[in-house]
Amino acid sequence: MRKLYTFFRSSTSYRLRIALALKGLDWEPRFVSLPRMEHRTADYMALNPQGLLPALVEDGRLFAQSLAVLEYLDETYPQPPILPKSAVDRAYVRGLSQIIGCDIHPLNNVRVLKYLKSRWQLSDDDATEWYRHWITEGFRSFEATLKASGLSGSYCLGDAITIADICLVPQVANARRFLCDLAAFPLSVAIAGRAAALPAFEAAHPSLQADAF
Ligand SMILES: N[C@@H](CCC(=O)N[C@@H](CS)C(=O)NCC(=O)O)C(=O)O
Repeated sequence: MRKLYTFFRSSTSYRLRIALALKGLDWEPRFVSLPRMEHRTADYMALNPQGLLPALVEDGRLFAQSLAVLEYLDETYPQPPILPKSAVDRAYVRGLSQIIGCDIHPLNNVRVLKYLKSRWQLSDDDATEWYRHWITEGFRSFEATLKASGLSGSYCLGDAITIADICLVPQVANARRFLCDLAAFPLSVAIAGRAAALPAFEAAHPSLQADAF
């Protein structure tokens, strides 16, 4: 059986939970607590030497890095597709996904916030300001890209769900958890709201996971 190493609040795990649900793929959860640093235990590091979540194990093989795993899942289980057919459209949704996966998430990851506090003595308030700053900058870029493309519809690319929506919804959830003001990004928020209401996205929501507290 396919196993997903996941933590309910991990937005990168949330991406994979959505994709697995969309494609109707069963998985068994293996809960790894970030606050308890279980992602750095010897056992977990032996499985995923990157020491990060999520990790997917399928047929005894480990798959890490959520954007790569999304592509692996789509190549292996093509229905329903989460990457569009044309190279132009694929570049567009990959680009949107990377705004979130490469330009926002890494700056606001747990280990970065912890390092800012421990090494540079940032207060909790300063760390929250840092978090919100990169959310605002990232969503500014995401919103402007959506608008400039003229390609969005119900979702980031027309009316079909793609990896861009799969990355967007968890990032909006994170932004809301940190009470970030998203009023300047109405298109992104509306798309995220529509996508989040779909059954596969709902099933993947952090609050519905068995490790949620
Ligand atoms: N680029 C990686 C990022 C993975 C990542 O950083 N995951 C977070 C959880 S959302 C994590 O494990 N953080 C642990 C830490 O920062 O110590 C991916 O997309 O899978």
